Amino acid sequence: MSPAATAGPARIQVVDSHTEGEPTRVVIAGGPDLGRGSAAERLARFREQHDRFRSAVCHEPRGFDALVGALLLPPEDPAAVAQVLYFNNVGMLGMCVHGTIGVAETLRHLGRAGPGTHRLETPVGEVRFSYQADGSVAVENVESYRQAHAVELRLAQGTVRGDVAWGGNWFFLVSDHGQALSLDRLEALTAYCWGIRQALGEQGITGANGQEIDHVELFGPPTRPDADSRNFVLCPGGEYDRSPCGTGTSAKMACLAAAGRLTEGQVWRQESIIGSRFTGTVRPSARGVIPTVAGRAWITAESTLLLGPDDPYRDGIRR
Ligand code: PYC
Repeated sequence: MSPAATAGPARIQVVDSHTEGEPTRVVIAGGPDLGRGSAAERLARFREQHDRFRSAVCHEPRGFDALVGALLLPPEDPAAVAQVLYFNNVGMLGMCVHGTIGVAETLRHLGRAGPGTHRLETPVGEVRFSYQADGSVAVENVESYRQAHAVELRLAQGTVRGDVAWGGNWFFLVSDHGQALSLDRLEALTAYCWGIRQALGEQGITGANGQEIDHVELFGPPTRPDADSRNFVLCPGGEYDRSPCGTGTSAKMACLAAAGRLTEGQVWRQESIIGSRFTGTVRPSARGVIPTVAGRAWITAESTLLLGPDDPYRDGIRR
């Protein structure tokens, strides 16, 4: 996407939505040519060769830090509805459940997917989604599991214990943090979770095969009567998840199941820091559970991003 490559502006066609408050921008045309291959192979090409496309879509002045981008691609397996790559203000995401609900709502909006169950290829494996009678979308996520239980982490405030779990991304899940989970404490919660994130790196606590834990999740009592728990989730780029975080809810349910506190068919109702909600269930699998997470998305815009050749911020304000 060099400025010399085009006389007029480059055009990127997008559909924006929010899933229980958390924004998704689905790129439906104008994305880079990533060739053929699996989602993992295309993700590697995207990361190496098209990082400026990511920042043009997600960074200001066209985007904002909380935005998750989703690049729609033709699937490798023609029986799948699409392949998708997720990205944010700092890089790529392996999987994103709120983003998948946004993709599903976008495909419905465009008339490209109807009733039934649809397969979607992601870099961490295939997921499935189906439209529910109440307007929500249910996503059957990748296998999720608890990697480590009650891991001690030294913080400036003292020692905390948390679980390390995979839900399509790596999470450190903490319940005994002593923080009040309220929306008027966003800065304090962000700083606290960022401290956890740094301490994980410094103390060498990782996911499987040394993978970085880049999401931190705090749990507390719910504020709405139809929820089991409220959370605060810090995403890799320092933004909090406005939704209850679907990969985080998957990780949480894997931990509950490992502790014998969630059984097949039992519904887990996860409230977010803004008061929105996902519901989830699990079924047992070889290593942990196969989670299904449901929530609702709303389309907020259909637009074309213009990247003028002489615009000094055509790639976004990169940092
Ligand atoms: O819903 O899985 C999710 C998610 C990950 C990061 C932001 N949302």
